[in-house]
Amino acid sequence: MRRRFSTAIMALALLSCTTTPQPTLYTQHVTFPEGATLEEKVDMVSRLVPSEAQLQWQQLELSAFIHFGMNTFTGSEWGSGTDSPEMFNPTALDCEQWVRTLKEGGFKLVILTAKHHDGFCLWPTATTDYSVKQSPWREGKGDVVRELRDACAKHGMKFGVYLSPWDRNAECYGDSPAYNRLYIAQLTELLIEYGHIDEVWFDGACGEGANGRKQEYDWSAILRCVEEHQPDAVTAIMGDDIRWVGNEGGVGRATEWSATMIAPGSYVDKIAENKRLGLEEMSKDLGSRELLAKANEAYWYPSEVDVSIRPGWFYHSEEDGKVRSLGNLVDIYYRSVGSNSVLLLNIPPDKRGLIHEVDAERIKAFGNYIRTTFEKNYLAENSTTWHATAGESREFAVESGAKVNTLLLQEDIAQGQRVESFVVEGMINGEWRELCSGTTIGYKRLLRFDECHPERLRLTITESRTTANIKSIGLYYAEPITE
Ligand code: FUL
Repeated sequence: MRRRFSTAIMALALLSCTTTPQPTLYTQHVTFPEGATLEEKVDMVSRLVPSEAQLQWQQLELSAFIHFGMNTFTGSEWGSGTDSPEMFNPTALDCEQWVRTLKEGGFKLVILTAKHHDGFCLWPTATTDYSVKQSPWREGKGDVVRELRDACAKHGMKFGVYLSPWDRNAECYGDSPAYNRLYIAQLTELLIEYGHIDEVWFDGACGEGANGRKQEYDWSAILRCVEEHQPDAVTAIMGDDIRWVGNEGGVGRATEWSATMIAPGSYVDKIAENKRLGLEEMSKDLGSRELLAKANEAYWYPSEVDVSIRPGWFYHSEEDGKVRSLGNLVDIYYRSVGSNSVLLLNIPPDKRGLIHEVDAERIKAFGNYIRTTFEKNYLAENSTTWHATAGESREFAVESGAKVNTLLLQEDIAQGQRVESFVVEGMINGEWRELCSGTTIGYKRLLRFDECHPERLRLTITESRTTANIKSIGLYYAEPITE
């Protein structure tokens, strides 16, 4: 388990550096004292905060997945691990084209499937022959991980790797100690040979090995390996920094707590506790007071929404007409970034090794739409953090004559996630009218409402776990999308 010990150190540091005692903050994890009352737990969980790496990651908002590999050439989604490396031969691979396209879309980080379930490695690993080394591409001298890493460095894009734990090619898969050694050797190559890595994505899929053998992954050794070689990287899904939202459809929760009661799946000693609480990634409620009443611990474990721009995760030419529409992508944005999550949108390059023209055009349109919508905040005064207690309201002047339909709210999550419900009203023709309401805010909450021309805006924090820290509030106009 990583970073568990930071809590006490953080608290001590805070106390010793200041003259007025600061409230203790709990970084990434908190254990409630035995017999703690619900009120005590509410107070403690309100001071649960992200690690620095988690905070930086949350602020990225938009990250991209690149599913590319043997499946791109065979047309499958889950390769068997027996396809010949001869088939891997992109004709015009250009990682700079990927990164330039993603930048236009506003994406800040890209994660490459360095190895998918078929076991084919996109870098010339020393651990197996099943890699680009055996392919005709660049006469066996190519390295997709290196080319993407270099393109990211050149264009100022953060870089992450997906290394599938499930491996349908490795003979030792299912012989747990032997495969764990192989997997950690592959991970180590990726972590030490390609400079700074920002995110490591550990897929939860775990199929059977030969003769039905079940692989038991050594998660603590795997996470220790990341901690040792890339201490600033965040680990996702089976990692302990970032939680899978629970679906692959681009749908975040309306109530999304980053301060959760679910323990990361890689904490094998916590499996029974998750069970006792009835918690899994798909659960609707991961952080309510009802759960808190039963819980002994809480984790800062924020959600990531992974979804593909196409029906499949890999490129298939027959899906060129099924690329998600702009309207659909924007809806996904509201339900991910706008629901206290980071979006991880998959854009799979084609057999040439390029992001297809249809996807590239859609990504550009998406980036332009989001930039244009949030360029102009129609609230007149709104610069300092508002420390709000439950039941408190604050009014904001709206620029005269502004037409609006979109609201943005943000909590200062460096102080914890606290808001449990809120209501937003607009003064229209001299009368207060409710525009929208919601539950959690967290890092960011976006709400849409019918177009109107309010003269003033009133935000009421109806329920909060201790004082809420409202960092920003914005009022925007989003053009209707006609397709
Ligand atoms: C899943 C995999 O099985 C899919 O192929 C894809 O990689 C997705 C992101 O995760 O578990």
